[in-house]
Amino acid sequence: MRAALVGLPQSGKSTLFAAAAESSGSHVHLEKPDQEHIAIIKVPDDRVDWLNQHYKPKKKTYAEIEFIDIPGLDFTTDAARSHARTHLAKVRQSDMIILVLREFHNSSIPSYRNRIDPAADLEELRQEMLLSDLEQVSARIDKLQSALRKPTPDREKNQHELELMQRLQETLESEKPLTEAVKTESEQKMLRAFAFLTLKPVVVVINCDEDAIGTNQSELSEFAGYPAIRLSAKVEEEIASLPADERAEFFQAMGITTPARDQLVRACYKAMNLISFLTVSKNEVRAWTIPAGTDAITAAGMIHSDMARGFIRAEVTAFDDLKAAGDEKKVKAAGKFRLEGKNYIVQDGDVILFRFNV
Ligand SMILES: Nc1nc2c(ncn2[C@@H]2O[C@H](COP(=O)(O)OP(=O)(O)OP(=O)(O)O)[C@@H](O)[C@H]2O)c(=O)[nH]1
Ligand SMILES: [Mg+2]
Repeated sequence: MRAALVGLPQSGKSTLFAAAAESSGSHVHLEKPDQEHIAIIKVPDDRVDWLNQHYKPKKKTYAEIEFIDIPGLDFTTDAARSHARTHLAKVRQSDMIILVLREFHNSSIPSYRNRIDPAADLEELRQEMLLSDLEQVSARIDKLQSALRKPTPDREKNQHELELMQRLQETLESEKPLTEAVKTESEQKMLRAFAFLTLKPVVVVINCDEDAIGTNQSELSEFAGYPAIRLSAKVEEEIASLPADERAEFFQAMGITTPARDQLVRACYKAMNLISFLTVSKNEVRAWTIPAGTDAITAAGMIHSDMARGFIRAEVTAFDDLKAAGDEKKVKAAGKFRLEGKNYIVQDGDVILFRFNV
């Protein structure tokens, strides 16, 4: 699953990208600011840490998502706009969008359209994404209409799609994102190949001045209806470049309780409707990523295809129950240990042992 860092020029995307990548252990080189960069980002998870402490396996493995750093989108000239379109095509291939908005002041870094105004920047980005989807929808409508003029075997299917596309067109023309128009799963499936921008989940990042960081960043706020996080990309970068054991001291000095980077990654995970289940063995404690609503046999197949093929049952304990009880024996005594079949819908934080036989 991939989240694209998107914004107007010089809003701090690459700085934030570097911070997130570095604290996941990958060093990034950003020599080519006009190109996309991809990094694997570890999803912070207290549950993995607790299980690791408790079971002391050889290693611990966090769930992962990808971040892609997209060059700044500039809509001020025709030439720049055509570059922006190429970049937006890359954003289409991502599962969600992190909109990075500049709020920091620094006279040596030119500000887009001479303004420091996150709300105006968000509105410009929003309009451009609506427009980009509208162009795609309109082109599709033309194509379907010309196909419908000829007697083809797909008439009924085309007519059905045309009606859907016309509804999407109306939505976009009234400046609403496609999330407002597409409600059913079958429509979502039908539209998947178009990869519309305004159907993607959005998390907003307000890149604020260093002295404007909130002390409690553990709460997500809201900005223009989107889940939003205020952070300083520059501070995040400074934290990420510190050795791990010096970070806590730095947080204290800055009055920060939760690093914004962790908060951002978690918010992305949630926006993509992902959850984690956990496995424990002598070798490894591990968090696995699945879409909410995944059944046990599919989850087993994520670990190994044999586990799905020879699925017998899932032995499940909710992490919170395990932690509250203290260990497996006490969980069983408390009646919180469950045997589940292949159709069981896996819940976030389930600690699972799959029994299988091949
Ligand atoms: N003061 C301050 N400067 C920042 C902050 N974030 C980024 N900058 C600076 O702003 C400049 C642009 O930052 P980048 O991270 O490269 O911005 P970008 O959005 O990737 O830029 P483009 O990819 O060119 O659109 C750099 O000089 C950064 O050091 C911040 O939070 N505070
Ligand atoms: Mg950049």
